[in-house]
Amino acid sequence: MAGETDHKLRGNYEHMRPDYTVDQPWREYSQAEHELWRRLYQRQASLVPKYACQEFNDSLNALDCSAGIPDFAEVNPKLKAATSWEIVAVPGLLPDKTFFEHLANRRFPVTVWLRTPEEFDYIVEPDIFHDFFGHVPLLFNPVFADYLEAYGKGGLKAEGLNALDFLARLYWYTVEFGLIETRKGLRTYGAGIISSGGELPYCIDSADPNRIGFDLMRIMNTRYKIDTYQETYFVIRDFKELFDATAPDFTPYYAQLHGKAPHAPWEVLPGDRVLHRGQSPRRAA
Ligand code: HBI
Ligand code: FE
Repeated sequence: MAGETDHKLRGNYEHMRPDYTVDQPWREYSQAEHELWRRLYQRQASLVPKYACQEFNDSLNALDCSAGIPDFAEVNPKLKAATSWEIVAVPGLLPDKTFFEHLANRRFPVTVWLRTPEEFDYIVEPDIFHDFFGHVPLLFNPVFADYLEAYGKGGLKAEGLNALDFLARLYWYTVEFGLIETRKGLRTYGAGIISSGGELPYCIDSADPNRIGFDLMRIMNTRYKIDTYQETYFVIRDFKELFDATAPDFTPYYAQLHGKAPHAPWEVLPGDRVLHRGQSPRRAA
């Protein structure tokens, strides 16, 4: 991801270790930053009981990081005890290979800086609120935690196979923007949604987007947009479906995908398990 953009990366990359980790400068966060965290936290915490899956909500409540920017050193013993994952502090976006290496070793990179107050509703790059509030709670779920490790290992393999675009789509449509069927109806587990004030209600309540059953090859062959609400969400039945889908060697899948033109983000295809067909007027033309 870091390689695909020519805008200057935010964050201080000067004092990092070779694996891009830094010490979290926890004592240096200002009172204004802790206050901004509390405001971000309160808004999202008021929405997640209705829109995020139970697994996310249970972990978030157990973590209780409502009081201010969390100290990773306090969270890590709990996370280690639960799933053997740990959080590592990083300056911001990482090169793909470095990112995958961390995931493959059950280390989740969390950006150390917080957005500005002007970015309350929207931020382009991941900051500590997105990385921590969005991603960390589900690392407490054993099946999801295993999926993310498998994803990291797959990423390292994909680098040599010219297949990173495919894997990036899988990450996008699951870890960042995935929906899950539950007994209480559709919910989200995606960190990109969970850290967004607008997309949390939209992804569940809006008639605009498509909601389509999870299909690994379909997802890896579907482009995505990074600057609008998603036009299609993919829905898993449970985290085991996700983990099982990533168990096989993807090498033959990539060979197949290399010969295909990708689908647009809004398309509904003949083989899709359509839970909801999007009503977006944009698509009428
Ligand atoms: N680096 N810090 C950070 N966070 C990410 O989510 C991230 C990254 N580097 C690369 C990347 N994501 C994606 O390109 C991969 O998921 C494909
Ligand atoms: Fe993210």
